[in-house]
Amino acid sequence: MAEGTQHREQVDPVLVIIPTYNERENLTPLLQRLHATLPQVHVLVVDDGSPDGTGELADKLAAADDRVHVLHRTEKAGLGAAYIAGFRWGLARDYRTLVEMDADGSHAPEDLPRILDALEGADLVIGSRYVPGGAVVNWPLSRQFISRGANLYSRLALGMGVNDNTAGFRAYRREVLEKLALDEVASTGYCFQIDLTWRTVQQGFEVVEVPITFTDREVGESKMSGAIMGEAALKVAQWGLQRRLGQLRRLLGR
Ligand SMILES: Nc1nc2c(ncn2[C@@H]2O[C@H](COP(=O)(O)OP(=O)(O)O)[C@@H](O)[C@H]2O)c(=O)[nH]1
Ligand SMILES: [Mg+2]
Repeated sequence: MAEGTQHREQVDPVLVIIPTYNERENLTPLLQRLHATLPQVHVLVVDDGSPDGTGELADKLAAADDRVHVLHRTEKAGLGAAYIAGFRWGLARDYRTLVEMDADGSHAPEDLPRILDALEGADLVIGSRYVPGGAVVNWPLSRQFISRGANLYSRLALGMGVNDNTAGFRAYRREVLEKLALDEVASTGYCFQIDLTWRTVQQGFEVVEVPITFTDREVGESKMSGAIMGEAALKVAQWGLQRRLGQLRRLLGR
């Protein structure tokens, strides 16, 4: 049996959530690649009112294909907020697995079968650039530096054993998202990924990293900004401090 059509007892049905902001050129080829690899997965495009018409294109794709769904939000409110809305949509339905994937082709749909296979023995599987076999292609040195730095910083601050905790290609078992207090997640930018990794680890869930090759987008623009990096730096410092205070309290027996 081809790996894509194989039934994964503990994993199916799968919803792949794709947040979009100005990704019109990227969406159609990405969905084609995804469904060529895994014909049975459903997709939820979460569009924040993209001025370039990504939302309208997604509606057209959804009208022609029962596996494609669209969630429209009125304004650009960040990656984290888009994912939370997507998770809620998926949890209100019968999906057993919720996948995060970028719209720009950086995350190869061809890597998803391996991620889903690994989820049969884990609660969260992260498609990781920073484990043996993982790679980054076409990212400028400056961007690699930021990504490596963010990972090192958050690992040190939070004492986590995860190598790529800012990664945005991952698969959650629904039970994890049901247990995490999604209402309390205030991270809007990319520190959302660190935030959810941290919450998942703290709840004692099993996290597994699977190597992937991340290839930077060829079309469209990155939405990374100084504000997004600032939010991450501040939030991680806060969580790290809370963790240290918790340790201190336990040490002092109160
Ligand atoms: N809905 C929504 N999607 C977003 C927002 N910001 C980024 N995205 C999407 O999140 C994914 C990752 O963003 P990207 O700009 O490629 O980040 P980079 O790869 O870190 O440079 C892409 O699919 C973007 O379209 C947002 O505010 N709202
Ligand atoms: Mg990108």
